[in-house]
Amino acid sequence: MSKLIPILTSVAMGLALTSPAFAKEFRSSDVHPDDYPTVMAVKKLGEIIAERTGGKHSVKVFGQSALGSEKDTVEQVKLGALDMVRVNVAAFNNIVPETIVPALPFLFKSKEHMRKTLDGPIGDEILSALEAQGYIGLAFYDSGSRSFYTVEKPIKTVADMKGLKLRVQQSDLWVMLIELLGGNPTPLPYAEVYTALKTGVVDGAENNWPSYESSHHYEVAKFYSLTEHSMSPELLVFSKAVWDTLPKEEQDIIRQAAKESVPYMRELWDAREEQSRKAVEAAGATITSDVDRAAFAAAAQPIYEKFAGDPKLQDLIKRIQATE
Ligand code: GTR
Repeated sequence: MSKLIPILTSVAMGLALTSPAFAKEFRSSDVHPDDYPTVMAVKKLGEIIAERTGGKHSVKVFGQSALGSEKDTVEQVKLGALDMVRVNVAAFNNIVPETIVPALPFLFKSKEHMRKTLDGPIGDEILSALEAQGYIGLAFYDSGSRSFYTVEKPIKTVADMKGLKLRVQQSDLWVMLIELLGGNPTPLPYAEVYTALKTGVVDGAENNWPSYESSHHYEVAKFYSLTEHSMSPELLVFSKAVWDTLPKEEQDIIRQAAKESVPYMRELWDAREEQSRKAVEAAGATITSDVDRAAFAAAAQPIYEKFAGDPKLQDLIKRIQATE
């Protein structure tokens, strides 16, 4: 009997997964709170899916790392234990080399350049590269520009980076970037950064305005220096293991809903960047805009060869640089 139960359960699960009538509340993970633009965009996508499947499917977003770090949830999605995840491309840098490209320092010339590139064939190419690793890349979302912030003193020059212990995302690309700039990289999950800053495990971190604000990192690391070194975008990904159990019409609905959630996300994003910047300023953060960005770009340059030397990646980079 005790042996039969797991067998029956897996048979039932198998039937449920392959049955076309199978209705599902897709679970999606995020590290951000409920009112953050990425979370709101995935909720919006869920509404569109519910509407177009006549209420059959929907999406529930679990925010604030409730289901685990980006690294862990990306693994769960591969196994099909989790249906969707919204992460930064950094979480895929070690898995899908193409995702390194949009994270490269000083690559995009502007927000418009980034949006145009990711909305076009180059963006689609990077999203499709995820499939061979067990993921369906649905869309890119904005993540603004990332800048360094520190506990003790502002960063103005590359020399100011020397010996600083800086938290980075769990990606080899990010580790190398900090090394090239002269700092000591400490890869950590996002949910652990606040405590790491507070207890002196790290001297600083880097992120965009909305993350700096919503994570409360500004309370402990008051010096925000506008290095704007990367526009590493966000990714919305679906589990291929789950995807393959869905009929084509439903896959199309999900893909289309994801695309439609992008302009909605961007509208929220633009407003939130403004709002977060004002909020941290009002709370006493010191913002340094007098930063030698050209020197940072020059110091970071070797990463293009060392990390993206592969001809396929070099070709993507060239095409991005040639995009007007
Ligand atoms: C945020 C991004 C998250 C996560 C976080 C981090 O900007 O939205 O997905 O990557 O940065 O630094 O870990």
